[in-house]
Amino acid sequence: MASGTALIYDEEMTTHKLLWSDPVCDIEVPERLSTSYEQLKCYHLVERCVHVPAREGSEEEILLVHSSEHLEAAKSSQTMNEEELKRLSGNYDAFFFHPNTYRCARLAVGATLQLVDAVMSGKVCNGMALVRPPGHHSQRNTANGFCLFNNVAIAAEYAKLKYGLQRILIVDWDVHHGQGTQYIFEEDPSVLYFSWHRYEHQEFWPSLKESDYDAVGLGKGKGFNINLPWNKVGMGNSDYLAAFFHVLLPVAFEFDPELVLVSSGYDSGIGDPEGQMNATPEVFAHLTHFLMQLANGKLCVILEGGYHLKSLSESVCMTVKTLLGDPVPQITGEMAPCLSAIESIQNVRAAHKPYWKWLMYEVPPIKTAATTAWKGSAHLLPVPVHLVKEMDETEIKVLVSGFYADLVKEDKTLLSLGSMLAILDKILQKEVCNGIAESPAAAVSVAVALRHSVRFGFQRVLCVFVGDMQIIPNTEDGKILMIHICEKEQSGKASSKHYISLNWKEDAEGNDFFSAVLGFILPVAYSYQPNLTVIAVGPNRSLGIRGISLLFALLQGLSESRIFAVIEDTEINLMQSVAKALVGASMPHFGVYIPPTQEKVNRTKILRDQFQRNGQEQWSGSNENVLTGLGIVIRA
Ligand code: X5A
Ligand code: ZN
Repeated sequence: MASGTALIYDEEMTTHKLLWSDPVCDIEVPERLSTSYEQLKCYHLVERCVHVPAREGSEEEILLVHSSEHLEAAKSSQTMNEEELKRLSGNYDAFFFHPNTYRCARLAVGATLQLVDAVMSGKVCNGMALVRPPGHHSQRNTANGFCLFNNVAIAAEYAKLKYGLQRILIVDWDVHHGQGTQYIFEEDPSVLYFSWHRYEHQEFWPSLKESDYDAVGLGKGKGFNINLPWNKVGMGNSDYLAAFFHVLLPVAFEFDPELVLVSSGYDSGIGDPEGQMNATPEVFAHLTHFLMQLANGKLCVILEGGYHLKSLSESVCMTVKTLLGDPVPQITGEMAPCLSAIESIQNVRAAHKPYWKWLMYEVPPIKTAATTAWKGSAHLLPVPVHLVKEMDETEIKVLVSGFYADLVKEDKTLLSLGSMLAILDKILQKEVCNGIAESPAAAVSVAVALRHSVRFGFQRVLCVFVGDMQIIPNTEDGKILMIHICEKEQSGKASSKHYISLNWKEDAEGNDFFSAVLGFILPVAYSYQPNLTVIAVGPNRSLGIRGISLLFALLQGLSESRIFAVIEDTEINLMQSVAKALVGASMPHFGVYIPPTQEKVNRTKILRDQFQRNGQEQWSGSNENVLTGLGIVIRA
């Protein structure tokens, strides 16, 4: 196997510079190259690399990707005076010409191809090319975003042609979307393009719809374009690592590339004025290290962006050090990706599931979801809760009229279902673990939620109602077990195998409910083995906040902790406590245990008795005897 690391640097590429004032372009300075190279020298990395000279890319090579019109326009800049250069530059979105720009851009292309040749010929195992101008925004027919020719795209076409490669992976860790590269390979299944980028819901440059996660490629190229948009700034080491673990690496190993090219922008590193991200230079050592495990180590790293000179040059050094095989530095700090990152990762995974087997395994889900209807009061929640976008009005109407028309009579209820269903769907799809929805009519919301879950395929749903609600009889009999906790006996509703009415009014001190939870609810729930638990809190609840929190906390041991809370009471204290219990934060303190009154003990006993009789038929597919199986001895 080949060994050694190539380094390509040609001082001439520092001659391309901005000649007039332009606040958009003035960060793309020659010092980006020279400072990086100086830092490499400083760490004695240059002398450890194999020096490979740059060369000019030929016209033919440039035409592998670009139109002759584009090449001619660029060529024409060579002989222009400053005024003409300025005018020509004005034709493009964020590009500047200098009399030496064309020459530098050809050197940048040629340097990249030299690196590919050094790696493909086995002269070295891997390497890095420090080039300017960068390339990944450049399109077939136009320059933009400081890029004239698409160095990396040309390199991929060149490698296909010259070495007959059939699978090339391009990893674009620059903070901007390499839309140029995406367009060039959109329909090409032989080039897998991965890019993460600052996106902020299309607010950030280049602000394109097609930079989102749902742009997966076109035609034969479907599945071979992977966009991971960052919708928040401040992404750090753990977010980048999570992106590699849960998106890029599974797909990359399944793809099994013959060569890996990195569009290596360091504007995704800490301190960069463009990226506003937090990843430290060490993370690039890790990213490099992971990519070295592919394609037999054939890895070519080509510089793109990076505008904070210190951050840039340190990150370049980390990359080259790792290419040379040095130990990978430790990463310190927060190791959990942020909610926004997880959301992006889940979205892109979902978009690509049809194309990649290795995306099948489950990612640890987000703990708790609520809807954006909470935005105003979200800060009141004591814990990080993932906000879900509500379903829109027409969508709900179609859904409800199709399946739930008999349950939903009022328009205002109909609209409130938008947030309920959005959260429930996230739970059903296992994108989040649990969720909270507010509802002006809990009984209706729950009826819809239950039928929705059964329609989705859940076979055993446990539903605990708390409060005075007219419970809507469900038509999914056999797939739902209801436990109704209320103060008064519900008229005309006898307990049955699938409906249990538990009349319980918590004592003023509010902790005798423990005995009902431990003595009845939990044993029943455990014997039922639900695959989803819905807990609804309606008006006139007979339990206090502590009792309700207890239910949420203890029932999380069931249904893989999949719990959906529907709460009619909008009292913020209750919401806070439920949110706390759902994310697993501390429980309210329960105080001294007060035993239930004899009357309540008797009532529980009777219920258990009844229940045991009914339960003799057994739950479909669930455990042995309902209560005795748990070691509870019931005497007649
Ligand atoms: C290569 C690169 C950034 C262009 C930003 C234009 N380009 N606003 O990082
Ligand atoms: Zn960039």
